Amino acid sequence: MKKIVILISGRGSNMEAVVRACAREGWPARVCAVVSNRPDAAGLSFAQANGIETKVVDHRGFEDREAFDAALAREIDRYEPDLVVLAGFIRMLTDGFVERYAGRILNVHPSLLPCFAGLRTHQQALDAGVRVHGATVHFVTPTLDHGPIVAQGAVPVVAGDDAAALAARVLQVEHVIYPRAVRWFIEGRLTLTIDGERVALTPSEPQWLFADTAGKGA
Ligand code: NHR
Repeated sequence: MKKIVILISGRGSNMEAVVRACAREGWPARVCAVVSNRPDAAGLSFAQANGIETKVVDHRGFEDREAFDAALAREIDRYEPDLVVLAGFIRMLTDGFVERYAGRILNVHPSLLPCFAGLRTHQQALDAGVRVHGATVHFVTPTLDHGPIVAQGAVPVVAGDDAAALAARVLQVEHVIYPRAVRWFIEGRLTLTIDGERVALTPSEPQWLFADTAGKGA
């Protein structure tokens, strides 16, 4: 049984998608704990209702990022996880933290990386006028939103979209590609290339998803 710890900051809808897929598909894995940096994160109650241990490590209580990350790592390490999953976790992590979990920490970022790293990605996409947007599952490395790509899902940008409408469309593909990518990790099918910059999936299957909007036009 592989052990998963999930980090959230808010609603944690991707956490919910991973927890549900794990149960529904009978993964040889267990979500041991959900840790939030915000005491009011709505996702904490979903976790509790599903019998998952929860913990809050409030970043506001710490001197600096190193101290916060050290406390966060202490909580995570109690569970000796095989995998750490960021699910809408909104604090940048220090190099030391990321290196501690190298090769076993994943994130889903709401853009087709390397476009639109950082925050407010949907507004960035609208401002750039792209016609296709989406989400990327990647291994977390010290450089924000630049780790090796595991899976991507694309959605159209349509007339009249605002950031909220676009975000909702992207979120739907996140909920498909993230559980899938986590399952690949659990199945031991993901390997990082020697230079650590690429991901190989064995046996291979599509690492992309195009939202099915055929025929729906604009
Ligand atoms: N840390 C590292 N080192 N590398 C990554 O790839 C990371 C990371 C921490 C979080 C998630 C990411 C996202 O999916 C993520 C990837 C927060 C920020 C941010 O700027 C950026 C990217 C992501 C998450 N946070 C601000 C901060 O000061 C604002 C925090 C706040 O609002 O409280 O940490 O988008």
